[in-house]
Amino acid sequence: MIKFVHTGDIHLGLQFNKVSFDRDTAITRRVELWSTFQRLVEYSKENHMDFLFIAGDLFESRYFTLGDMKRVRDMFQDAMNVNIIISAGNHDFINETSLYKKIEWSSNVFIFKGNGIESVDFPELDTVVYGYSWDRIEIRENHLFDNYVFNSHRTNKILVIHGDIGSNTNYLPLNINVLNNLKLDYIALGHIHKPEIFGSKMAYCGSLEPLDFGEIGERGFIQGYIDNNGTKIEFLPFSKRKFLSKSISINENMSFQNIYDLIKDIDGNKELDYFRIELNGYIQHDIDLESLLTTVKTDFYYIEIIDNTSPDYDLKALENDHKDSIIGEFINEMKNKGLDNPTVKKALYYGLDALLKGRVDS
Ligand SMILES: [Mn+2]
Repeated sequence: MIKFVHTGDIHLGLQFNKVSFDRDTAITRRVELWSTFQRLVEYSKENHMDFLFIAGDLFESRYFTLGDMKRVRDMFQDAMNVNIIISAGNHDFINETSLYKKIEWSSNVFIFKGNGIESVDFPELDTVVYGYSWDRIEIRENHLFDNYVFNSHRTNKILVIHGDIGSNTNYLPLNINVLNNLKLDYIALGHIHKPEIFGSKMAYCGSLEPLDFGEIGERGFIQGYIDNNGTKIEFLPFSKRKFLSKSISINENMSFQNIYDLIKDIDGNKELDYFRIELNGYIQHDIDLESLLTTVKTDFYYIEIIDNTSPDYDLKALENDHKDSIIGEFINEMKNKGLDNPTVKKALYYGLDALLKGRVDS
């Protein structure tokens, strides 16, 4: 039996320039990418994994230094009992000046550096690992599998590759049927940051730590083993924090405190996670959302609010402005029915939406 951890898309060194973070949050996040990756290397070591597969985008070549790379080297050297196999991706592709080439790696580390698919053999584990590292920033056509023969006689055959399952991509198109037809025991995929398992023999591990609000929900790695009964894999959540996006419906009857409580009581780990909360509906026009946000910020590690609310209708002003029209008549009629009745009030607002804005929310 062999046991493995499959990760990728760690993006060490990322600056978070495009994220809505303030500077301090971005700096903290950079540190956390490192600490979670270190935690995973230690996990692999402590759990006696035979392999740690890294399916590309280990680091951001734009921001990575030789010092950073030495730090990675030392981490790997401390996990000598784990075979660490790297296929580079589009963010850490390998050309002549690649930092991957500037380091003397310990004997447990193997980095694919050839022109096409290559293999590395582990006779004592009866395993062969195939891999391919990117050598440029975009790859529009994939001819990797056209002529390559996967002819090893090892019992366990694995492929580690960074690419995009799907058509019309600049990031190494991969065809799922072609991959399945390779008849390998496991294919460790990188590039798509959302974890996804295809059958029992292929998976995107997803990003190790989520990088922005495009990466909502659980993030972690794939753990698996291969024995006489075949391949077993599972996704294990491992990230320190999650990005969460929620929407809250409010209405014109809610006070400052009501809205504050709704936000404060939202599901999720407020001390750890990144929250983006969208407010929808009508809001009393004298509620100061700015100060509400300032207040609620103290309850969260990170929160941003997207305000999609409309100010409550000022019925008096509307009646005055539309005295002799159907709008004035409509308001009057609904008032007579009694606006204390929530159904009547709802009907009034729906009607006003239709009459004033020409729209009806479904
Ligand atoms: Mn990536």
